[in-house]
Parts: sequence; C-alpha cells; structure tokens
Amino acid sequence: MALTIESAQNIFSNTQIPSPIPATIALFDQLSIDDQLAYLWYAYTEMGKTITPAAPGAARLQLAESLLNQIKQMSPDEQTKVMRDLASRADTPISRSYGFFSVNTKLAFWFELSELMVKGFVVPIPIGYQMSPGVQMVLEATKKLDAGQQITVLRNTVVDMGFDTSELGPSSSKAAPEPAFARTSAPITSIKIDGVTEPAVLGYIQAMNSDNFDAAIDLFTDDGALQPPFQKPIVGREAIAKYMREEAQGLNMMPKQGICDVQSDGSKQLKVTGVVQTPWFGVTVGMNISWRFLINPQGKIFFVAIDMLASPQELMNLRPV
Ligand code: ECH
Repeated sequence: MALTIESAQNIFSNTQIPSPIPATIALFDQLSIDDQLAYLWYAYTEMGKTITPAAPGAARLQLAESLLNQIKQMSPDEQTKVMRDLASRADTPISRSYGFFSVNTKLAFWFELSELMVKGFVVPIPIGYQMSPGVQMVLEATKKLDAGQQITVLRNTVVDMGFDTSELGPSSSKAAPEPAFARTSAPITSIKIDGVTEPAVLGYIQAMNSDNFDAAIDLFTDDGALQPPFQKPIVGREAIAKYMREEAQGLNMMPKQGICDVQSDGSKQLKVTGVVQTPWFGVTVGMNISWRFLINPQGKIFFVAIDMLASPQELMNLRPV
C-alpha cells in the first residue's frame, strides 16, 4: 500500500493530548491590537525576570537594521503606529518588509526593539495604558504554561505579525542568506533513545544536532515531509532543506524514549519523546516535544511530525491507554 501524507499525519494520533498553546493564542487573537501589544510587553518583561533570550548576532540584526533605523528616527506617535500596523498585519511598507523576514529575523527585530524601548530610543508600551481585564486573563493563562510553552506563544504571535507576504512571491530585494546561529553549547551527538534503534531516526537527530542539514535531508524520501508544530507538512527535500536552514539552526535535540511499531508492509511507525533547546534560550528552557516518524520499508523517512507536548507527563505517554 502506498504511503500517503494524510495517513502519515494520523500515526499515533490517539496518544496526542491537545496542547494549551493554541488555546492561549486564540485568547490573544481576541484582544484589541493595543491589548495584544500590551500583553506581549507584560509577558516578555515578566518572563525576562527568570529567562532572557541571547542577543542575536550582528549578521542577523543587520537584516533588520534598516527598519530599526527608520523606527528610531520617528516621533513617538509614529513609532506606536508602526507597532500597531505590525500587530494588525496592515499593508504598509514596513509591515511588508517585516512580512518577508525569516522567523528568526522577526524575533531579532522585536528583541532589538525591546532593547531600544528600555534605552529610551523607542516609545515603550504601554504609554499611560491601563491593563484591560482581557489582557489580565491571557496573562493568567500564560502563567499556567511551562517556560517552553510560553516562549512558543511569544514566538508564534511574533511570526504572525506583519503583512502576509505568502501570496506575493519572493521579495524584490535580493534574499539575504540566513545568518548562522551560534550554538550555546557543544552539540549533543552521541544519541541513545530508550526503545529505539532505527538508524534513520538516530541519524536524523545526530545530523540535526550538528546543523548538518544535507545529511538530515539525505535520510528523507524524495517526496518526504516534515510537519513542524502547529503547521501543515512541508513536502519535498528542497522545501524541507530551506525550512531547516531558516528555522532549525542551533537546536539541541535530546530524545529520551520511544516506541517502534513495525507494519505488515515493512514500514515502521515510531514515536519518540524528549526535550529540545532553542539557541535563543540555550539550556535555560527545555521544550517537551514528540517526534512521530513514518519510515518506509527501505529505511527512509517518509514523514516526521514534531509536536509540542501538553505537559511533561506526556513524555512517558507512548502507548494509548
Ligand atoms: C515587545 C513588546 C511589543 C511586542 C513584542 C515584543 C517583543 C517580544 C520578543 C519575543 C521573543 C521571543 C523569542 C522566542 C523564541 C522561541 C523559540 C522557540 C523554538 C522552538 C523550536 C522547536 C524546534 C523544533 C524542530 C525540531 C525538528 O526535529 C525539526 C525542525 C523543528 C516586548 C517589544 C513582540 C522579543 C526569542 C519556541 C520546537 C525538533 C520543527 C524546527
């Protein structure tokens, strides 16, 4: 029987518990634009008391530099308008430029903007703002999440800002190559996963942990797919390679345990749970995740889905009860 992405997406779906992350983002989406910006400010500064992101490298900041310089030169009212335009995904030149940024450049842009706010070059949020009950409610919901889930909420809201450029084709300015992300610690390359000896899985983790995306891609079938958390599958080696270069640099993947079900056609379904660290927060934040692999009878990865776990208990939840 031919493997299909649709059926692959459903492997181990009975072991998945809905994550509280989309529920928190749904509450955020209901806030007014000013409330959304205020929420992000409070959530980010509150979080900053225990964990702070590492400063993005100069090469990455350079990609956002022109926008940041324009904003620095604006009046406080104009600065507030730019932030509102970004949050409401308005069609303005700045919001379009932002829309073309990669995920990490979007994060670097806001990182730098928050620094400029603290230094007084950019108007802080909120000016004379009274926290609304809605913001309070989303902040309360956010406090109940673990640190890995909290940074995912921040990341996903930041990624969604700016004009939606997905229908526009490539940016007219030449696409700058994605700058390298410095690793915060030596890559973890000796991989042992309780219950899993599948070479494609071990090879995948090892390759990803040393940013060797060519080696990781070689493990996929030509029509293979990778489904990042809360996203649709990215199909085909070229598209996966582009995604990895943009978004998977500097990650530390620490799979702990897994299960492997061999199917009658010789394909294998594996679920592996463990912890991933992002170079933004290094060892200070661990995200509990699972990988669901479908390996074809020839030992190639046909599909892998990465899911954020609802809770640490789920790390052990490898069998449907
Ligand atoms: C201020 C107020 C105004 C509005 C805004 C503000 C600034 C906010 C800032 C936020 C910064 C947030 C950051 C978040 C970083 C999050 C990173 C995450 C990474 C998760 C990665 C995962 C990787 C999984 C994968 C695996 C694979 O096997 C394949 C690849 C891949 C305050 C000014 C906005 C500054 C820095 C959550 C889970 C395991 C799928 C990638």
